[in-house]
Amino acid sequence: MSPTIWFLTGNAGKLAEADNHLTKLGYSVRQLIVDEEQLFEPQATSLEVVAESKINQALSHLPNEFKEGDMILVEDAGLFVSALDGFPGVYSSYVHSTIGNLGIIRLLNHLETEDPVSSASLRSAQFRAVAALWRNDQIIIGEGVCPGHIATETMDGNGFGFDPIFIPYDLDANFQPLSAGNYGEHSTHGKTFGAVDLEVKNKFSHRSRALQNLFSQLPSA
Ligand code: ITT
Repeated sequence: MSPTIWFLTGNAGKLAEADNHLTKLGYSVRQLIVDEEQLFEPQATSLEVVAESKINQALSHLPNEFKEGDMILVEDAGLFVSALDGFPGVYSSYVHSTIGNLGIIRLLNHLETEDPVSSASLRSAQFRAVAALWRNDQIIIGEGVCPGHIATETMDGNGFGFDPIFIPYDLDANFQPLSAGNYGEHSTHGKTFGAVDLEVKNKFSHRSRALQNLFSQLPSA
């Protein structure tokens, strides 16, 4: 029986994306549910520190079904807007629950131009994710970045968090991100992550890149 990956997250969107990615690699993913009041998220200045703290917390809340060979996954992500010097970054959860997506759009209103390429460049941003996996008493870290820009209005339907306002840059034939204004083989055609389905988002996303980076460090299942 393949090992189970227990993902400590309270975010159903993150769970669905990790499940979509890791099932294809032959793993089964289950949510590690811990009462929110028993967890704390350190207000650290780096995503790595937050991820490692979450692993240590998960280790003291293992479920009864946890068996030998199983692994624990945590992942911490954030949106880093260039014109705001990387804000909200590690403050992403707080900012999303306070000013929200419309607040980010308002903060960037002055950077809207008629020319779509210079607008995309002025409004550039990136999602970053750090995934940490506990396995046999060792912690492995994977990182992923997804460059793109902030839309001028929200486009939702799917996704979660900042997905309705984030448009990823196109990818070339090798799935490598291009810069603003360049057309590649893979594109959301100007749609935000909120307006495409999960399978499409996972081609571009910081989360699948962090998981890819992390699992490339392990022998395959
Ligand atoms: P955990 O329980 O796993 O900690 P969380 O929702 O607190 O889930 P993060 O700390 O990783 O998740 O994310 C910080 C914020 O960034 C939060 O508001 C998320 O909704 C948002 N976010 C993270 N990944 C995102 C993504 O892929 N698309 C859109 N928003 C995202």
